[in-house]
Amino acid sequence: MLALEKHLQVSDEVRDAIASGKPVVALESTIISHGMPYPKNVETALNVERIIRDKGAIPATIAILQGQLVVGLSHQQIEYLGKAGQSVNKTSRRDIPFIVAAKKDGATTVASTMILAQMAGIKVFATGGIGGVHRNAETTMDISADLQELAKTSVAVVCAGVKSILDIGLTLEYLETHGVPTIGFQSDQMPAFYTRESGFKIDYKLDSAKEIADSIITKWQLGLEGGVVVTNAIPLQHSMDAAVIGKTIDQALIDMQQQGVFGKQSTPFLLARIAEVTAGKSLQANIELVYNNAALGAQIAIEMSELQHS
Ligand code: PSU
Ligand code: MN
Repeated sequence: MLALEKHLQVSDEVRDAIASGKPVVALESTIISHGMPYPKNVETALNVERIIRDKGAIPATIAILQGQLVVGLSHQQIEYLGKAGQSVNKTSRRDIPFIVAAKKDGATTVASTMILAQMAGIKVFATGGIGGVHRNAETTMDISADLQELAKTSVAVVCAGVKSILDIGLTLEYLETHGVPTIGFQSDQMPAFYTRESGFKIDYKLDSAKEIADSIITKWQLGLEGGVVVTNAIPLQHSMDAAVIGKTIDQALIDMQQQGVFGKQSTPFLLARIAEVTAGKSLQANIELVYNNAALGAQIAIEMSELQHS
């Protein structure tokens, strides 16, 4: 058996779809275990899969289970991860070999989901928000490994931008330095997750899933490896008041500092704190934007598969 095959377990449905060039959309599991509370997390993850199927693509939720890199989780496996919550290891690139060698469970972040998607041959990945450059990174050096992964791994990530728990401007600078393009779906603004606008401009505004698919394929045809960030602003009716969410985030950042939270705990801490303070309103917005991204991810995957097989 090839070294990688020993560790990689792709579901029959996903393997067949990839082999026959059908559209597949990868989905992460840290958003399930660390990004949302149970049982909303499981409900959301299952709805996301259904939305992707309804659009005509195949969902592939990704995680590490008992040391196996699993691409295409079953509903039971999603339920298991959702219930386990933060007791599961949040697994980014650096952590993968240790979780695998110890035969543990790992929830994959954007970075590690991109890695496993690439191993399986999946090109499109939909999620809520990506990690980025944290505020005060000039002193903490806290920059998500998601950004380095986007620099080198050729997977397109559909998201609603980055939360303003991060420094959006510095995140865009970092992406530029590493040659990672940002595409705005029907918008020239970088969205800020809970809100549609951040005040920062996106690199390229494209108005259809087909144009997005075409430019991503062109990038890779040219041998320009690495990821692409496709931003899809939260639908207006679900977006939050910028001032309210801004204040909440500022307070959550103060709480984090006072409680001495840092490193990989930062993002989950901030997400939970914001949900708590907004009495679940932010969670509802988060769920809606993920659904919106799942639908766009499916459309892009469909267009990519048509362009590549026509
Ligand atoms: N942002 C969100 N929800 C999330 C995450 C980020 O709005 O669930 C998760 C993703 O899995 C992302 C990870 O890859 O947090 C980034 O963590 P860190 O900042 O520690 O790299
Ligand atoms: Mn970090």
